[in-house]
Amino acid sequence: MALQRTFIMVKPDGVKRGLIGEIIKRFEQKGFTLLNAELMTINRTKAEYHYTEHKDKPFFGELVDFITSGPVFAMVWEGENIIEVSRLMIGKTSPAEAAPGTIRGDFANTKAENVIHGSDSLLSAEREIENFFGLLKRNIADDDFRYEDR
Ligand code: RTP
Ligand code: MG
Repeated sequence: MALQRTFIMVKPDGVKRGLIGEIIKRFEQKGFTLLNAELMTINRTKAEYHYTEHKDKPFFGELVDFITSGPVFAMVWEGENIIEVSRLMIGKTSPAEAAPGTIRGDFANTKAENVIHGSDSLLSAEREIENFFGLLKRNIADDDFRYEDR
């Protein structure tokens, strides 16, 4: 058992299509806890930092264009093994591989615009939460949860 926090983001296509409520509902139904959420339009610096691992890929420019093209709904969720479980709920990147019942399987039709992002490791989760919400108090067992330096 591992209580974890992860960064989940409804991408601009998901926000435009009115999928914020549906996505929150799925995470709530699974028993996860929403710790923070904000609708925000991010600048290129934040977007490029978020997707640093893809900076040398041919689709990097388009990816940054897309993610800065309109508001995203950024969230921090907490739960048991949430990093692995949320990636299962989100589904595979490619629409041809995303299983029905997953968020992408049910709502996404293209690889580039695929509705939702979820952190893929503890390290990425920390980095991404910090990028979008500011420094996070590190002690996960601490009830006095808050963000600093916003
Ligand atoms: P994400 O990071 O957004 O949660 O998605 P992921 O882990 O499933 O996929 P990843 O390989 O990290 O790719 C990040 C995002 O880049 C866009 N992408 N476009 N045009 C393409 O071939 C292509 N490949 C990836 C997608 O928006 C993907 O979610
Ligand atoms: Mg990824």
